Amino acid sequence: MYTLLSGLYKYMFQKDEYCILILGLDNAGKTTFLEQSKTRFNRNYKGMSLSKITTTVGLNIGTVDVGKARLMFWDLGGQEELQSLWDKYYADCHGVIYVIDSTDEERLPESKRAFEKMVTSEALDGVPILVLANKQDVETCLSIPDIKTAFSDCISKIGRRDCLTQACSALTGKGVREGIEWMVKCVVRNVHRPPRQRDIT
Ligand SMILES: Nc1nc2c(ncn2[C@@H]2O[C@H](COP(=O)(O)OP(=O)(O)O)[C@@H](O)[C@H]2O)c(=O)[nH]1
Ligand SMILES: [Mg+2]
Repeated sequence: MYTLLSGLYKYMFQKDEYCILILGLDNAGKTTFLEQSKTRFNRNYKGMSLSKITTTVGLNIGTVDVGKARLMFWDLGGQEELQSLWDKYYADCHGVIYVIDSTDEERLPESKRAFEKMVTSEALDGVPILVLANKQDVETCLSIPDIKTAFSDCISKIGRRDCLTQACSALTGKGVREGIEWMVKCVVRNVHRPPRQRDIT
């Protein structure tokens, strides 16, 4: 009886944990995205004022529960000197959210280079990637097709893995729920597959 009840308790309340890295250049909106996600998904979370977020030195960690999945977000600093630390976290992660500032055309090539380096890293083989074209609330921003064109020579390097480009505004919350729900679907499905097969389908 105890086994049955504890099994039922675990089934009802225990969460499967997944580690998700939030990467992208500094100023792309990574920390704003993390705060917005916590506010949207965690009922009792009283978020900080999104307009008061300042540059991340080191990292921010945040947890978001979606159904039976618990996502542990690691928001890493995006300044050039901190990018070299990203790959220290690759081996332990189940998914990557890559944030692009759609209003910063000038730094798009720099963002593409960082993305390319990340996506070709062996430790991330088969790991799902959500690309967020952020700041879509700004009228003059680049569109999704513009960004896809700028990143076009990376596409072949993404390989056979789940990858979605999602229009988003971390500030207003547009596209945030859709992006996270997509990520949950991918990591849950991936974890139930043997690692060797992860990049086959
Ligand atoms: N208009 C607009 N501004 C944003 C959005 N997301 C972030 N920002 C602003 O961009 C700046 C950098 O955001 P932050 O989250 O600190 O970027 P991080 O360096 O990638 O963590 C801040 O001034 C944010 O208010 C967005 O979706 N729309
Ligand atoms: Mg930050």
